[in-house]
Amino acid sequence: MNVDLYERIWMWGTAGMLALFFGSTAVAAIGRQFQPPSHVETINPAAALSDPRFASRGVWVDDQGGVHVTVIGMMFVWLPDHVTVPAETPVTFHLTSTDVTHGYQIVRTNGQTMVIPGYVSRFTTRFAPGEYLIACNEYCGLGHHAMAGRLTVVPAAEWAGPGTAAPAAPAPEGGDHGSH
Ligand SMILES: [Cu+2]
Repeated sequence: MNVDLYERIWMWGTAGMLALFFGSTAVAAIGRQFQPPSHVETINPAAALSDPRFASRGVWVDDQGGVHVTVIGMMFVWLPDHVTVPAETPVTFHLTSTDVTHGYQIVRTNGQTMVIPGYVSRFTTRFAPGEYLIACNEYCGLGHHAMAGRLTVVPAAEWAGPGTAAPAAPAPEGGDHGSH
């Protein structure tokens, strides 16, 4: 088949761009563990503060030694607004909102999710030691700019342990297939 030179250039160019985009998506998803957050697990936002899953907030450890952080976002604060976790350890965040949509972004890491009233957002990631700013990256009202927190990551050997007890109702196992 005789394909015109310019047509051939466009075809190879298009194929190259597709390979680049799919490749960069694969690198981000597999290599750097970027994942789209899921919003499968639901919650009553009006009762989130007393919900067993969110009644005690902060850093806790499950039966298998997994490190978790439970946080509620509300206008215009994160509860709690400062957490300390061990470095180079998978940390699972559980978040929800009592009012409007917020965005939990641990700046300069891949830890980020939307925090939507009515849903439990969850993500797992690990951090290098350091101090990180936690910002709200979804405009949520007049105090949005002040809605910030802090993450302290210490070497695992220096970590003082969880600050709070595991929730009475443990998070459902096996990813985000909770039916609450
Ligand atoms: Cu906010």
